[in-house]
Amino acid sequence: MSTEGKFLPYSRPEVGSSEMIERTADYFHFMDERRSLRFFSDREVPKEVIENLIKTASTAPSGAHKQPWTFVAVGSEEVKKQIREAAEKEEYESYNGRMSEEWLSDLKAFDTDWHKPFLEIAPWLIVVFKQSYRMKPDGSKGLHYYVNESVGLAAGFLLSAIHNAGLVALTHTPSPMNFLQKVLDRPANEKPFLLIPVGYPAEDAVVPELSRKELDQISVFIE
Ligand code: IYR
Repeated sequence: MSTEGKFLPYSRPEVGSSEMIERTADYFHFMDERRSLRFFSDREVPKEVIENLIKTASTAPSGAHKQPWTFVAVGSEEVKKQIREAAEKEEYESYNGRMSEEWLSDLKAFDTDWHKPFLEIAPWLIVVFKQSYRMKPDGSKGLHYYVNESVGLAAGFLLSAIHNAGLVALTHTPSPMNFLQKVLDRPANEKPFLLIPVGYPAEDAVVPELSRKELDQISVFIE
């Protein structure tokens, strides 16, 4: 094989098909227990855990391996308070005029409103930024590719790592959320993508009763 890049051999341990069926079924059941949580405990989570979660997220594939993401982990009470105040201001406007009747009606099952106490209660907020372009060392702009796809994948890896840790998270999208760029002092090439509170569930945490679509509703097999 003639290439310009440097390549290394790669293989995975062989898994027989019955073990593969068992492992994939087990993993499905494990992931099926993940839920978005809005009720957090203020119990501390070690910084090293958050570092490991972010390192895991950054193993996601990305366009031309540019890893066009920045994860800002906020543990500071002061900064969490600023984020809560700014988010609630936007959410108040959203719930009182910016969201359509259909949207508000679709959210009834979740019992959400503009109050976002979890932004102060959760021990960590991980704010995922997408880098629309990159800054080259000489200060000029460079390209990033498939940025939404790449950062969406990294966020998915992050959520599964959080679930694996025995912790819970919420994919929160206060809208608009450009205030995060200001509050967190991020450069112009970074745009907020998701705001993810991470922690333990509150003792009295509840989740809405919902079911997931069946396989035949989400897939088509052509054999
Ligand atoms: N961002 C708002 C509204 C909201 C929108 C959707 I779509 C949700 O699935 C849940 C909430 C909020 O966080 O309350």
